[in-house]
Amino acid sequence: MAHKAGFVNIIGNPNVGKSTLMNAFVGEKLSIITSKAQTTRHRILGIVNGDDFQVLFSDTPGIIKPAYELQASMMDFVKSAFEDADILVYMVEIGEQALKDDAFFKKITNSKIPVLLLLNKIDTSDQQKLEAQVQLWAEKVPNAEIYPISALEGFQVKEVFNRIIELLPESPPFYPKDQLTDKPERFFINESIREKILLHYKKEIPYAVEVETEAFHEEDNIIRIRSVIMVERETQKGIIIGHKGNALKRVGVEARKDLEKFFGKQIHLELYVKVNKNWRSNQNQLKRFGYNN
Ligand SMILES: Nc1nc2c(ncn2[C@@H]2O[C@H](COP(=O)(O)OP(=O)(O)O)[C@@H](O)[C@H]2O)c(=O)[nH]1
Ligand SMILES: [Mg+2]
Repeated sequence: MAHKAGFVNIIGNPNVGKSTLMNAFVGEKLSIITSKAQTTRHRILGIVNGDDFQVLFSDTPGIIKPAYELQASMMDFVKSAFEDADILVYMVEIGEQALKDDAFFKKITNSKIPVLLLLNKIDTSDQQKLEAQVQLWAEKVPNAEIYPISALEGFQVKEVFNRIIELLPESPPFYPKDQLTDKPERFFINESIREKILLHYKKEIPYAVEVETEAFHEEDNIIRIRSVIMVERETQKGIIIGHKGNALKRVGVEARKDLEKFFGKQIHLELYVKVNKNWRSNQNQLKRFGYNN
């Protein structure tokens, strides 16, 4: 059989389960997941390899109306996901009514490439509601194949994967067969730390944070990492560190545990906090953090 390979790009509203699905496909925690919207800021590639196929999944930020430069750049990642896709995976969740952007929605309904519409979180629904939802989406996106799934419980995930393999074009692989993603190790360190911040701080704090890993030294038995947590204002710095440094300590301990799992090695993680005034609105800073396409 000829080798198949292609780009399968996952798009949809914030919080519908896109990152959960990609991690389920890849079998690794490449994308961070929280119950907060805008957890995913970048386009993240997850590669699934078989003897005669290579699927290049892209997890993307949820679609929003951008309010500041960072969000505009996040939407550029979504735009690019339409451009190189061989298959579009459009994810909606039970109870959802419409995509948050009409132009993106038109791109889906006018798509010349196959569209799989995944109706996610059916574990939270009953049969009657589910059937009504399937009918609703069949009318809204007539060009799509609809699959009710639960990304969290793995229900129907394998079936979707098999269909993707069927639809993939014939092509040689794009990446070496032992590669899992196109992002460097430091990216996953930054993301693990950012995930803990999303989990433990309220309101706008997580959205004002960026993480940069300054040092990564691998020794025989341990990896020594130093990362800086960047905030926009002095007051945010105090909040991140917390009374007697306890809040920051918790972030460090939890991120370290995840990273030890990810790298399969003991980790020493040093964290500190720095003010980087209004980085979210500064083109140069955004570029430095990898938000330029
Ligand atoms: N009940 C249920 N929750 C889910 C399912 N898939 C994802 N979630 C939850 O929905 C939230 C958002 O998931 P995430 O993958 O970050 O969504 P994204 O913003 O689209 O990437 C998290 O709390 C997930 O645990 C599902 O199939 N069922
Ligand atoms: Mg996500």
